[in-house]
Amino acid sequence: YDQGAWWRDAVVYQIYPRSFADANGDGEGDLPGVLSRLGHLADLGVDAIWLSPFYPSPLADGGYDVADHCDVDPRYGTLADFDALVAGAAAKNIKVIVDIVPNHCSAEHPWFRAALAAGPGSPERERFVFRDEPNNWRSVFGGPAWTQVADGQWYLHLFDAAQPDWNWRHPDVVALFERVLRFWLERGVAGFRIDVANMLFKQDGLPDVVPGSQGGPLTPGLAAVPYEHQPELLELYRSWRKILGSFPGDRGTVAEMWFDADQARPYLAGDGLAQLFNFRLMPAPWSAEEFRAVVDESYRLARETGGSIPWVLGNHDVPRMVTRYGVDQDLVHAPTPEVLLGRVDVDVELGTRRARAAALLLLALPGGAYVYQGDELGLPEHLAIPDEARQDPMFERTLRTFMGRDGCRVPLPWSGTIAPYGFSAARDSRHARETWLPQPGDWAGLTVAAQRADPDSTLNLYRAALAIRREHPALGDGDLTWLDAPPGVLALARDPGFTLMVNFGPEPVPLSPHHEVLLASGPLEGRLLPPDTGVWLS
Ligand code: TEU
Repeated sequence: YDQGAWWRDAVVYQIYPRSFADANGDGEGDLPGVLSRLGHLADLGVDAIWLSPFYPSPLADGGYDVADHCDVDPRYGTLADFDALVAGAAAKNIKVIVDIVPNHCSAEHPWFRAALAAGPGSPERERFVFRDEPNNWRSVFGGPAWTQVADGQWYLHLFDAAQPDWNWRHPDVVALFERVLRFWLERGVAGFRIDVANMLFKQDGLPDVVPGSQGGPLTPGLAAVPYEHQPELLELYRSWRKILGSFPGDRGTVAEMWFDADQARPYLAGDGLAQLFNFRLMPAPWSAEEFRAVVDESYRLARETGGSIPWVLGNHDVPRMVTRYGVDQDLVHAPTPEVLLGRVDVDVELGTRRARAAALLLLALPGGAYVYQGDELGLPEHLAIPDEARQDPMFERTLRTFMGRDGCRVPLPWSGTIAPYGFSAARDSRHARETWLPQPGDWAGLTVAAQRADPDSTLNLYRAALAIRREHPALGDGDLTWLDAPPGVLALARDPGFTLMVNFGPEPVPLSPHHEVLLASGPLEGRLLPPDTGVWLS
């Protein structure tokens, strides 16, 4: 399907609007802020941006609790600001993808308020999942997946209590989201990132979860939870794809779900979803064998199905790469309470070297790739956010046994030497409010301005890689061949004339002979590739 569609080999930059750039000085990012910083993205050389939710929302889950799907939250701007952003991006050849959140809405959505007011047995309640008795389902964020309302009924929320799940067997819900898709398509979006794309339909009768069942990628022998991958999903996404297809241009969809090959195959082989995120590299510890196993499996899956599974190394839900690769890698597989709480030793220098090598891997693999804002700056996770400043509902719902996801959502550093590092461009910076999450005090060297001026910066590594990727005929969609390499080293070739080597091991290894170095993630030792370094060769 869709051979040649722009999204098959696009590099898409994820913007978390609340933390990208703040044009009005209220301490939170906004759409005019994004518009004002498009130069950074054009300079970086990405094909598209994906905007995490900016819709009216009480922000109980950072905007993934949507109260109105067809507007802009006043703190982020207006619909006119959105239109200006799409136009400004188009002028720089950057496409805009928006987030659609179809599993649940905000408890402040007018339909949920109406359901509460109308009472048990009302048609308003049928758009959600109300029951007289809860079942044993647990929220993805921790705690029970049901909350009781004043009249005694319970409603289902697979995430926070402020995020009631829709009843996808209700025609009003189907019609609502068709309207939402058309609304943004008409405003010129190039596609949608579909939040929690695997959970919309729940198994009929809402059976209890059998103890030992698994969500996400399955271990053979374990039962699947009854709220993932229901067969009706394929049908729904096929109908969405028709709507997208009725607009000019290759409008895409990228589905957010954690999957294994068997779960993904029907979506990839079908004519529903255009793409599934490939999250499989994110939980992999820094090891050539583990990375190769993931790449192999995903590559085979994409070949077999003709589907598109863009690579991901970071997003707003997982700890930053620099920090993941900077801790004892034995901890990555078996997170201990210390890890979950961020009370671990991090070797930021080591993590940075590895994250830079990983970036060269990400951008050399066949297919598309996603880059999360700040990863191009090599930002580490901010582990030292005080408890009272944390915003992620997971922190409280896990009874503070997990630090939550705030540490990767910290406002970006743009310039200057002290917080807010140019994030808030208030007319009079003395009147700028504090940023919604605190920034670390030691990010002066990581700002965009500082890194522009440093030829060896992570920002300039990404720029160079993206520039080569645009020109080199071997990069983007296509095939890969593994090359023989010593243990601990990944070496792969792309035709014509491109080789990637990453040294995961502790000793320098010789570069493949007769090749010219196009780009290296760190200093080489003559013709030796040092540990934790990646290189592009031609
Ligand atoms: O995330 C879906 C999800 O289940 C996970 O990524 C989850 O956040 C993670 O496992 C926790 O460690 C999506 C959004 O990306 C996330 O930000 C939202 O909170 C969630 O949906 C609910 O809308």
